Amino acid sequence: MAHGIMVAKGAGMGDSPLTRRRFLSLGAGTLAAATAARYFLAPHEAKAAAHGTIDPATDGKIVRSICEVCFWKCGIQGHVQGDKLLKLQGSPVHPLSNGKLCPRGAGGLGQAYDGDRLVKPLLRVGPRGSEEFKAVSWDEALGFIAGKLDELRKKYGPETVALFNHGAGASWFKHLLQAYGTANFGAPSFAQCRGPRDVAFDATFGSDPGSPEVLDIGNSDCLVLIGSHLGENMHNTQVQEFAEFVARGGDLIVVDPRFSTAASKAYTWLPIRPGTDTALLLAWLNVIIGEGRYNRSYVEAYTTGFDKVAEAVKSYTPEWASAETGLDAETIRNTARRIAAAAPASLIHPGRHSTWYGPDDVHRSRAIAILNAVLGSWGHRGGFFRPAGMKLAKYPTPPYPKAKPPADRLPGEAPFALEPLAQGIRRASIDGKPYPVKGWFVYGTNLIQSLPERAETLKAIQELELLVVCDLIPAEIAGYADVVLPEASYLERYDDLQPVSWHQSGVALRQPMIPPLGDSKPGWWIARELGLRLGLEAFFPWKDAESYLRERCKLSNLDYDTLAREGFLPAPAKPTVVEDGLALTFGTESKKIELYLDRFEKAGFDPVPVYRRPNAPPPGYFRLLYGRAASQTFGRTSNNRLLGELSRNDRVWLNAKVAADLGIVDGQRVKLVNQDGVESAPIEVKATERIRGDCVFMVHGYGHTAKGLTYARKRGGADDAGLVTRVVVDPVMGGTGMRVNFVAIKKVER
Ligand SMILES: Nc1nc2c(c(=O)[nH]1)N[C@H]1C(S)=C(S)[C@@H](COP(=O)(O)OP(=O)(O)OC[C@H]3O[C@@H](n4cnc5c(=O)[nH]c(N)nc54)[C@H](O)[C@@H]3O)O[C@H]1N2
Ligand SMILES: Nc1nc2c(c(=O)[nH]1)N[C@H]1C(S)=C(S)[C@@H](COP(=O)(O)OP(=O)(O)OC[C@H]3O[C@@H](n4cnc5c(=O)[nH]c(N)nc54)[C@H](O)[C@@H]3O)O[C@H]1N2
Ligand code: SF4
Ligand SMILES: [Mo]
Repeated sequence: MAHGIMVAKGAGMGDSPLTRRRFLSLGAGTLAAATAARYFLAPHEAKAAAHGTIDPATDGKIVRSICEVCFWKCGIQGHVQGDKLLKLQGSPVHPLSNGKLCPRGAGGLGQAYDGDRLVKPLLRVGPRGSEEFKAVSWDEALGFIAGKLDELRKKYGPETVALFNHGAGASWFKHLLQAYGTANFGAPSFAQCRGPRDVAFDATFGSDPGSPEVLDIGNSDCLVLIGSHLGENMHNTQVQEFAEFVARGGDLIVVDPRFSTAASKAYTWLPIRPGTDTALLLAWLNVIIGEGRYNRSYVEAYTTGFDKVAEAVKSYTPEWASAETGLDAETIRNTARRIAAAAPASLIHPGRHSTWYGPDDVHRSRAIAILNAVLGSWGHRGGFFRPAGMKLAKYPTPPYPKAKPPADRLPGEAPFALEPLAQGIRRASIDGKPYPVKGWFVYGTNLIQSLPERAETLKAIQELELLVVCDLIPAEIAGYADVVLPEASYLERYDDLQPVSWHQSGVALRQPMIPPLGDSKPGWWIARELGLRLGLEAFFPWKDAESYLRERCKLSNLDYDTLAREGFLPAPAKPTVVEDGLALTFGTESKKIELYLDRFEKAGFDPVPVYRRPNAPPPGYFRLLYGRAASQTFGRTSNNRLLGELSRNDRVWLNAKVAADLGIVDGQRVKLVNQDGVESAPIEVKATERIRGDCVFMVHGYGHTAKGLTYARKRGGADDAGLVTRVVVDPVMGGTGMRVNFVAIKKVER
């Protein structure tokens, strides 16, 4: 039996509803697969023609591909019978899955078989936001968009069109719009997510932690998680290595105002006052440097500016930090010593979503970078490894026309941004500065829930002359579109080659397991058809995705057929840590780790992180915190019935004692009212000791209102994004700090 997995015949979701019980039993199969995993398929198994291999247990097919339920990009394998996908498992040969998936990846079937899927192109017939559409042919929809794009190009120049995007499939549309002539590409996954972290690490080390983050958690001896809530943040390989780390008894220190899943595994949980992390980090530096516990030879060999940093952190004693953070000074001192004792196999996790408190965010991330640097963890086993990566040849197309710089920033604004700011492009759509943005192409991002300050998003939308939304389901943003384009899901399409940068680097392939649902079409096809209609055929010389991929593989000296069969091809092995022979180099100007940043100083920013005290909640208010839940990926899973049944994450966490003082019992329905008077939908209280009394916590991605999301709309819970009516922008790189909103709790009659 291939992979030791039994696939029941005819048990797909297409003909019978997949119950929770059956779904969970499939999960157990996933675990079995992990132990039975072999590296490559034996030749006798590889007998399918086009792609995939025959599963002798069922005469069905096994097709290897890449997950897209989040952005970690694990390798998957689908068990397919005819046109039906029966189950998804982790690919045993892909280094990001090691034969296992997170619950969301296993539940990806619920996305493909979502009864609310978009299956026809739609043209708006009511006002924007009315969600009134008529179904049209692809020819009509694409003709309409091409006509508008042509008109906008003539009227304002091609830079008037912006792409908002998330996910691997966006690459086809980036190509199309670069050929068209714009550079306005705004992804909320930068200025609303990893931006501050990437900027801080890039400035310090000359490269950022990347995605997937290059953390050698599996080999580290001490791990500090600051906010980063692994286990709820379910990035597969990271969680696998985290489990190994915990099983080995690694020293885990978790800093979180909430007793997270990770905190429950920790030796020390530091329930920090929200927004004061920089004070803790500076005090750790104070102890580690002051007591001479840093990695002296590493610091001498690889860093610049150490003395200035040592001087700057002298005043940040544990006693000082104790008053700011609410943590005990002796515990701050002890944890600093434990962190140092494990170095260089000691990791201060850089986190991922780092747009928390605005002006503090880059500095907090910089303090994390500096700590890792003085521990010598960058480049060492158990620290940050340096993957060799895999270079792939481009498919030759003409050079793109030179585009105007993006409209996201005015002169002098956010000088260290590494990518365009989504909220900046939104602003240019409202006030026309530095030039008007009149057309939005929205791919795989639900801007209504992912961009803070929703009123601004709605204002910008009303100013547009074209709004195209390409999605799988009629999410909130689609309700405002002029044209909605139904994409085939990640289980039904090809996407571009996916380089994998990991301990074992390589390349992976996304390929269809089943045919597209209804009249939905893959992104590569949609982008190409638009290109042809816009006179950009020179940029789309391929007939279809498969011929494109074959050619790219040929140019990269890779065997496409093997890639299609295995789903992943390894790159030649190279050392990724100093212990194995890696030569450490840095992409900074000085070619060293820049602990002190002259570049920041020249631009008027703090060259060494400085602590700024956050505003306290006004009386009667709580700081609004939000985060992830293991079985949800915000907008990607909110309508996924399989995952929705797995667990309840639709409640607001409130400290039990505070709840009692307010006369609120566990399970009681309340509304949250923010400082600007914005009210949430009713939401149940989870009264718990697991959170501090000065904040509340909720999972992002609930409280949907779109008519077409028949499942998500009926689920409980409220939408955190609606309450984020204020942000504090990081002046260094334009990240929108979002944990600066406060809510009061209003009881709702039962
Ligand atoms: N299951 C699942 N996993 C995911 C995702 C998903 O949607 N679902 N999304 C992925 C994405 S895109 C991202 S960016 C990551 C985000 O995940 P992470 O980068 O791990 O976490 P954050 O969202 O930054 O932080 C959430 C945690 O920070 C705590 N916190 C809040 N305020 C503070 C504070 O002031 N100080 C400290 N120390 N802690 C605080 C919260 O209680 C919560 O535990 O998750 C990724 N993984
Ligand atoms: N208030 C608040 N705001 C946040 C966050 C938060 O926690 N709270 N998190 C921030 C973070 S960390 C991030 S990364 C961003 C993420 O926010 P977004 O960039 O908006 O990402 P998603 O929520 O994944 O986008 C989901 C949309 O993509 C669609 N989609 C899914 N798969 C496909 C596909 O294959 N093709 C197409 N065409 N569409 C697809 C889904 O149906 C859904 O409508 O939000 C940020 N904004
Ligand atoms: S972490 Fe989970 S959802 Fe994300 S790509 Fe991997 S299996 Fe898919
Ligand atoms: Mo994110």
